[in-house]
Amino acid sequence: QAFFRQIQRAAPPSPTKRHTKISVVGAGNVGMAIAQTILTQDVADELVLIDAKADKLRGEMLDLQHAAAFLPRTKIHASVDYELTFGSDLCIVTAGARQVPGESRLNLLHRNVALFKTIIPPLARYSPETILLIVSNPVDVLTYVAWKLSGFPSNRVIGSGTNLDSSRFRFLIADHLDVNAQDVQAYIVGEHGDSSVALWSSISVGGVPVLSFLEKQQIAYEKVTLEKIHKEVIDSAYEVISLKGYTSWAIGYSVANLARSILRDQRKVHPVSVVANGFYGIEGGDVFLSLPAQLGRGGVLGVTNVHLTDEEAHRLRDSAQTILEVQNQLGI
Ligand code: 6V0
Repeated sequence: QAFFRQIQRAAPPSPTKRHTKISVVGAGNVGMAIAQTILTQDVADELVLIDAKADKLRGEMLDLQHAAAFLPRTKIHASVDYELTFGSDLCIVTAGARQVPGESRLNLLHRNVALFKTIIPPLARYSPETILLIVSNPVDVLTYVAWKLSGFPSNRVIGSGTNLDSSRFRFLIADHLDVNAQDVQAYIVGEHGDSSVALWSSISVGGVPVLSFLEKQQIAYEKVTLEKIHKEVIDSAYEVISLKGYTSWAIGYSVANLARSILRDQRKVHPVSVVANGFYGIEGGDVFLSLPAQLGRGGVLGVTNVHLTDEEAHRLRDSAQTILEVQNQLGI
């Protein structure tokens, strides 16, 4: 006997309603923060978790499933086997080796490249139309590695890049001015981390461009404050890691927000890691760096033609050069 007594023959599911599937590889601190935030945002019908540790993975899956009564309906699965990712619309990669004491960044990178060789090819094989969103660090180089290993067109390989740095920047500016961070427009571009570039001319609050406003008022000391805020952004990841051991909530919201823009075809502009050669005089090879990019169902739809000062463009080219030198040592 059927559980529901039908009052009318049910209409077949609408052919225009797409089933949306997201896979998250790496069920660590970052992967789980992303997964749980995605569940609250109602962007996926199906969420797949992949990790190498079977027990931890099953524990995480059950823990999320037990929240079903409080969340929009999403089927949650987990496996060590990539077959489960079949037909994903979006694959988010957070798996990464951790730096061991005394290990160089380059050595860590070599270990992560070896890891990516076991992760990216099966993702690409099971979901040839998917969009890859890379979060593992160093994110710009690993996005390049994922692009190479997948054979995908570059519009379907994106690094979370400076989306997080920019949201930290917006929070700190908002806190300083005592306004809502959602009313603060501000971009950090370039390499995710230490050599990121703050676009001062992009900062506006409620539509008022902050820098030209300050210049008219000749409040020079505020520029020093903005420099300090950028420095705080760079230091903030280190601070959180030294205090709680890892970062998770902000990267979770930041990546879930990217997932929403992509899968709901929001066409919003986000600073994310995209192929940057050809922009601002960057040359010498393929390199991924964050630039303000429009995201939608097709992945990267375009890169905005934002004005950079000579110094900002110079710093961007320096970052590109450093990344290219590292990439050349990878043999990919
Ligand atoms: P974590 O908690 O150690 O999680 C990593 C997970 O990867 C673990 O659960 C591992 O079991 C899993 N894993 C390892 N090897 C494999 C494999 N071969 N296949 C599947 N899973 C595997 O690390 P955490 O979650 O804290 O960080 C993950 C990555 O995100 C690191 O590289 C961080 O540096 C990076 N972050 C990137 C940020 C960004 O803005 N781009 C921000 C924060 C962290």
